[in-house]
Amino acid sequence: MTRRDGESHTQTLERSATQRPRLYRVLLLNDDYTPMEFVVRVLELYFRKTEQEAELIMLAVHHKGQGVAGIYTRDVAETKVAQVTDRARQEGYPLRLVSEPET
Ligand code: TYC
Repeated sequence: MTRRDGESHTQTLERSATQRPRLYRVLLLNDDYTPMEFVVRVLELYFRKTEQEAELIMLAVHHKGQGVAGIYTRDVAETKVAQVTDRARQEGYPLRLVSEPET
């Protein structure tokens, strides 16, 4: 949209409402020590996966080294990485997660 301000003829381009925020993938990384059950529980509790989805993602990470736990705006992605990392450390597990921008 364009708006004219009297004599100054200032034009304001209003386009922010149609800009979508950049999205970030939360990646789950494999390790040799975190129990499979803990990873499944994390995917259910923090990433809202069903038990079946969680088991498939966990096994994919176990076999391939990493996998996508979820896709969020930056703040949400970073918060989930922090919360799950804290939870894993409290339990004594070395589980690692990272967030990275899509495309
Ligand atoms: N590799 C782990 C094991 O054999 C299981 C595991 C899966 C750990 C996914 C981390 O992100 C992970 N106990």
